[in-house]
Amino acid sequence: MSRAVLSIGSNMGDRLDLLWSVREHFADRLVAASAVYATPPWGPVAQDDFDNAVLVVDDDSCGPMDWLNEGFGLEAAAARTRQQRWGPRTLDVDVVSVSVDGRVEVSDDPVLTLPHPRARERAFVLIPWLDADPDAQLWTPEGSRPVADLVVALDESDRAGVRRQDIPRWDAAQGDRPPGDGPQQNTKASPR
Ligand code: PH2
Ligand code: MG
Ligand code: MG
Repeated sequence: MSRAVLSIGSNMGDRLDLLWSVREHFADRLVAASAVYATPPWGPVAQDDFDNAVLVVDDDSCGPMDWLNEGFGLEAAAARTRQQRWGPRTLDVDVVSVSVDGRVEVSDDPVLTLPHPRARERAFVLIPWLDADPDAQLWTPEGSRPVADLVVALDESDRAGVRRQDIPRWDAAQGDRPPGDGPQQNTKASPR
């Protein structure tokens, strides 16, 4: 079993359509999707707010590089150009964490460092991730940490900037999930 946590974001073009297209692309491998959050731009570049979400996806035939390359393919389809580091983009698909048979992949490969080395500082990753999977854990060099604890450790101002959006199309798809799936209704299978 190969499971990936993907952080998706957009702050150019039809942002919600772009995020939706990623969700649709992974529909039959989707374990859980967060709500969409509007988030202030993180980093040194002044730019528009982003829309961000987290998808938990499952595919036994995908290794870490396959998830990365699939994300690149989606970015290319969104006419993404890589002009400026941290700068505005139509679509960004980042691999936050991958686990295979329940074991977290840890890698310092600069092409795909896993888990994502800056995930723990980013409210726009952690808050949607916690929404998609309340039991999420992030491996860090100091050990595995509940994402819930990492969210609490963020600055209050960072947390407050991440605003949950009511997106009818997105929320309706959450409701499509079969009932009786446990406390969380936005999952097909409980993330592990
Ligand atoms: N992505 C960036 C730079 N800054 N800020 C927010 N809020 N969300 C993003 O997805 C984001 C960002 C470059 O990947
Ligand atoms: Mg990114
Ligand atoms: Mg990226």
